[in-house]
Amino acid sequence: MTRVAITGSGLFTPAESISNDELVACYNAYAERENSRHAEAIAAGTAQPLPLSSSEFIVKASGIKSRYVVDKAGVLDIDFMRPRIRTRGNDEPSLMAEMGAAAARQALATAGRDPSEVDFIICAASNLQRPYPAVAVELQQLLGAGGFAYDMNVACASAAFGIQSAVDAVRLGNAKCALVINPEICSGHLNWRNRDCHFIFGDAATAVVIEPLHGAKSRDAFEVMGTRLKTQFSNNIRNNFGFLNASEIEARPWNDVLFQQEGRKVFKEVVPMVSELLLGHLAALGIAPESVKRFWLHQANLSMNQFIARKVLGRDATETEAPVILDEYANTSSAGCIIAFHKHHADLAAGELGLLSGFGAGYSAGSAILRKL
Ligand code: CO8
Repeated sequence: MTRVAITGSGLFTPAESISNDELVACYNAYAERENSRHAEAIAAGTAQPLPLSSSEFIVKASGIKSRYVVDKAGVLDIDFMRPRIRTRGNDEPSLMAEMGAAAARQALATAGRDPSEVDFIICAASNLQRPYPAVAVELQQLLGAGGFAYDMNVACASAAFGIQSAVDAVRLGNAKCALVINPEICSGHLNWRNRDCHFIFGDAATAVVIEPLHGAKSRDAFEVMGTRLKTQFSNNIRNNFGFLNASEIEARPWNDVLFQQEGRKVFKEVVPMVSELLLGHLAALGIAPESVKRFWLHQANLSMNQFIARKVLGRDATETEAPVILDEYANTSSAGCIIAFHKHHADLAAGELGLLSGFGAGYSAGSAILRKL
C-alpha cells in the first residue's frame, strides 16, 4: 500500500488579540449594567443577578491567557459582544475561505507544491459559513486546485477526521496531493454574554498537505504511521443552530443556537475516552507510549491535556513533550492540535515519533501517529 506523509503545515492567525483582562472588563461592564437595569427584580428575588467573571479564574480553570479574533471591536462592544463581519457579496471570497487559503498557501510552500498540483481538499471545521456551495469547493477555486473538494464537520476533532479521510484517499490512489484545511471562526459562535464560557474560544485557520511519501519534495515531512477515530453521542457540548430553526413552531431562545456545554461533564467523560483511544492506537501499532516524543493535543483546557498525557505516559508530560498553545490562542476548535504541530515539530529528529489528537463535541476523537522523516 502507498506510504503517506504530511509534507507541510500552515497557520493563519488573525491580527487582533484580546487579553483576559480586556475580556473580563467588557463582560463585567455588561453584567453590572444588566444588574442595575434589573435591580428591582433582583431585590424582589424574581430575577438572578448576572455573576461576575475574573481573569484569575480563567487562567486557573483553563490555562487561557488571550485569544485571537477576527474582530476585536465588536466582541468588546458591550452593546454588541460578537464579531462585526462585513456582509460580502456572492462574487467575493468568504471570510472562512480567505483564512483557509492563507493557511493552505503556507502549507503548500513548505511541501514544495504548487496549488495546481492539489487534487483533493477537505474543509474540516466546527462551523461552516454556509451550507452550500461547499467552502472546500470555494477554496479549490481560490487556490487554483483541481480534482474534488468537500466540507466536513466533526467539531473540535474535525482536523483529525479530515486527516484520516485524506490519508485514506491518498493511500488508495484516489488523490495524489490532498489539503486538509481548518478555518475556525469560533468567535461567531460563542456566547460572549455567558460568564461560564465567554473566555473559551478564539479564531485561527490551519492546513496540512498530505501526499505519497514516495516523490515528496518536502524536507519537513512526517510519515503517517496510522490514524484512528472514535465517536460516542453526548449532549454535553451542543448548539441547536440549523436550517430548520426558522421553521420550528416554538422559536428557540437566542442563546440556544450558540455554543453551550456542561464543562465539568465534558472534562470527566472525554479524558478517559481520549486516553483509551490513544493507548489502544499505540498498542495496535506496537508502539510503547514512552517512545512518543511529542503529543500535539487538542487545545481546549490545560489540565485536561495534562490528565490525558499522564494517563498515556504513566507520568506527567513536560511542556516540550505536550506543547501548549491555548494560553495564547484559547480553544480554536479543530485548528488547535494543528497549531501545536505547526509550531512545535521542527526540533524532532528523523525517526522520532509524535502523536496528534483532536477531540470534542459529538463526542468525537481522533489520533494520527506520525514519524519524522
Ligand atoms: N469567572 C469566575 N468564576 C467562574 C467563571 C468565570 N468566568 N466561570 C465559572 N465560574 C465559577 C462557577 O460559578 C463555579 O462556582 P461555584 O464553585 O461557586 O459553583 C466555579 O467557578 C467552578 O465552575 P465550573 O465547575 O464550571 O468550572 P470548571 O473548573 O469546570 O472550569 C471549564 C470550566 C474551563 C469550562 C472546564 O470545565 C473545561 O474546560 N472543560 C472542558 C471543556 C471542553 O473541552 N470543551 C470542548 C468543547 S469545544 C468543541 O468540541 C468544539 C465545539 C464547537 C466549537 C464552537 C465554537 C464556539
